Amino acid sequence: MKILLTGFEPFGKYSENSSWAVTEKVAACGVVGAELMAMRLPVSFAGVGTALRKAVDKCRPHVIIMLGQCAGADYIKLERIAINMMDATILDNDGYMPDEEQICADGDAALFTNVDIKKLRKAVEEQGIPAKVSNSAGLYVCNRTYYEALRLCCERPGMKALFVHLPFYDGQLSATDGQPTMPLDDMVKAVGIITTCICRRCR
Ligand code: PCA
Repeated sequence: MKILLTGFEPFGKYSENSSWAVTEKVAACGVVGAELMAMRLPVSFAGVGTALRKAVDKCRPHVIIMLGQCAGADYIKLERIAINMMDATILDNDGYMPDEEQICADGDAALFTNVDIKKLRKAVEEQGIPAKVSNSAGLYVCNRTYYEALRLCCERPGMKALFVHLPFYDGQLSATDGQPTMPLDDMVKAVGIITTCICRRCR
């Protein structure tokens, strides 16, 4: 089972991104039954769609699992939905800040994941790691990335996509403003469980 696993570069006031730290570690450890391809995505409204499409064309994954950092989260957030909207309160890494712009003029208002996130939540929680289903991935670059991935799924029947938002990790240098954190190893374990479960169900 080929899995494209993505994390993001740092953005905003944070010098690190927990999603990339987790992506690197999961890729280094590997997941039984999965052929993992790791990719770091740009925090760029304009660039992320092309970057993702290129990676999918090259890797032809069965599943795309995207990770993103979510300040304030103290649990693993399994995102259910991507909205056809971009609205930001901080600049992206190209210096762009959209104001209520559509991602795709003729696209659906919202796209839903095609993986069973409730089962995944249960599997992660059974290992003692807090996880919840989330109905909003925000309107920043992660939401755009998810929307692009779910559009790609419409073009490639059989391909699946999931977005997972993660807290900061314990000791993350940039998380100095009292935000919640989680042990890096717990997040790595959670992403491993998610990957394994999706692989099992796809087989
Ligand atoms: N989190 C941002 C973009 C990149 C990231 O890791 C978001 O939630 O949109």
